[in-house]
Amino acid sequence: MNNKMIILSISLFGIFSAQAIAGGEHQHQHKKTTSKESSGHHSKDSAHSHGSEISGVGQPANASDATREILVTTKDTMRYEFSDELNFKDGEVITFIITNKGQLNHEFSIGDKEEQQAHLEMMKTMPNMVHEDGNTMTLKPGETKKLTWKFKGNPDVVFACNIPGHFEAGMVAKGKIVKSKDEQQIKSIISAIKYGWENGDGKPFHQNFLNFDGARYIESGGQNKGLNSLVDHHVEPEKDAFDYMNLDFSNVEIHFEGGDKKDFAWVVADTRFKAQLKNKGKKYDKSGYQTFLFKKINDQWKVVHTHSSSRNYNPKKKH
Ligand SMILES: [Cu+2]
Repeated sequence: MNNKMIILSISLFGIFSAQAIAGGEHQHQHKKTTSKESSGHHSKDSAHSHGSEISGVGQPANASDATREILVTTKDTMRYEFSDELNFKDGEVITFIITNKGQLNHEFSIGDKEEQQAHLEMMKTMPNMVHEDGNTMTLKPGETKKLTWKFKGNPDVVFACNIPGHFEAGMVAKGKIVKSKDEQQIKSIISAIKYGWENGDGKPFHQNFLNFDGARYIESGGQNKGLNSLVDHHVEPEKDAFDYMNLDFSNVEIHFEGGDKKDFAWVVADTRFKAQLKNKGKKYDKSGYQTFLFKKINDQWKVVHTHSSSRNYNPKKKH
């Protein structure tokens, strides 16, 4: 009984050969050492190493991906004027067409509050710095420039001119990244599924999965037929087999289908699974991908299918 439970549990993340497991453990330990060495600075350092490419509110994008254009003027009254509302969908790509209608240089910079604060401090020491990078454009009087941006992440967007004195005089505007109700609902279902796996709790599955004849959930070469089988033979025994179990979903991409009805969605996420078996203390660290199919029924999103696959985590590989 105990053995069967463990086999069921670990089959979820496709743990197959002893060789593969040994490789995974080595990498896991290696990773542990390096993260200890770099102490608490780790996340800050990695953010910096990406340079201006990554921001808390998104990233530069190709003009051809833009689905909306917003006209912007900069004026010597130390104000921006925008041709549209500054509410952005999560993942929306927008081209800003900025024209300097003043007699002074002005900047158009996109970032979160902290990034703009840091930029402001930097501009105090280099007041004549001219930008033409991912998130900032400097415009001479009369100039027009374009900046294409993909909004993602932190909901509070700050547009600012950090030329000394301008921000202080009010040359700043605030925008919002707004998640749609459908997106919010699907994201909270995915959080509930994570909770269910980690706690061996079938409730989130019964609440959010559509229970129908013929349901199949595919996992690294194996499958569960039917919702009850998934919960009874898989989700709930999990808790007993592992000392700890973490399952993270990241880079959750949601695609809606079904035209105006928008009643179908397919979702792809990166997965990371870390666990230790009670039995022999064996550790697992696996990364991979999961697909969810959702159907909207009576205004509620329901999971109708899942498919996941994973491999031993390899820190050297960009997944
Ligand atoms: Cu300015």
